[in-house]
Amino acid sequence: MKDFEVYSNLKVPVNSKVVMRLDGRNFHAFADNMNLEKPYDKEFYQVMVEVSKELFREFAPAFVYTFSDEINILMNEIPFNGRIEKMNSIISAFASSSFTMYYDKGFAKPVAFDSRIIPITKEDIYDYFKWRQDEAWRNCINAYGISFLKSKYSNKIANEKIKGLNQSEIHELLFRNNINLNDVEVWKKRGIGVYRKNRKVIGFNKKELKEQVSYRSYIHVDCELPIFSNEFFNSLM
Ligand SMILES: Nc1nc2c(ncn2[C@@H]2O[C@H](COP(=O)(O)OP(=O)(O)OP(=O)(O)O)[C@@H](O)[C@H]2O)c(=O)[nH]1
Ligand SMILES: [Mg+2]
Repeated sequence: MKDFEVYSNLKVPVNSKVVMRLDGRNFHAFADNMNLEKPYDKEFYQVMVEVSKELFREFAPAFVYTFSDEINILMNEIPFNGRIEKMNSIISAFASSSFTMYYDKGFAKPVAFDSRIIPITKEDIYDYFKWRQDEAWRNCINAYGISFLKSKYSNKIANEKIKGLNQSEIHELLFRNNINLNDVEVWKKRGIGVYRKNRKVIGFNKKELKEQVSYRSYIHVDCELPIFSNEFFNSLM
């Protein structure tokens, strides 16, 4: 019967870098059911950060990047021997149960995250995350745009209107109505990162009777991410 488990030997390429992307299933409906604030619900984001930190503690990746209902994980070492079934099922289950643990509000329906594995070369890491960060920015413009239009028109008309506008036209419309996206918090525009950072610790060396500087690493939640660059990722790897 073991032979029937035809996918169990699927593995990620050895020596490849891997990004995993998790995405909340049907979170549009979840946001409606839970009455999430629009365009950005701080409490929801705080929970996504907690989930990202749990993933970081458990799987020790190089970087976790979250915005909206998605979480990107840049793996340092490939877990579960690279077995696709294990990676996709356990990591998405881990995220779903972490989310439920922190967002303790009684759901109408259990939540789930989907999961995909993206094998990537070291050289493509920046391009991948830039792509996601550009998406966070597009999301931000659209979220503010649709919120503004819905405050003026019916949902139907607002949805129609936003479809007819490109990104710079939405930007322009908001600006004319005193909503300047430059003033919006950085995490809404660029997403949130979780990674290790070093903290300087000054101790005292009793033997040599002098101060001693050492560095201790800690998990840093960065709500003021820079616009991604190659240097940013070089410093993480
Ligand atoms: N109100 C509110 N909604 C949010 C927030 N963050 C994410 N969302 C919702 O989450 C959705 C995420 O988009 P998608 O992942 O494309 O849509 P989905 O409904 O999850 O559908 P699938 O991922 O395909 O299952 C958005 O459309 C929003 O409705 C937030 O801060 N506030
Ligand atoms: Mg989703």
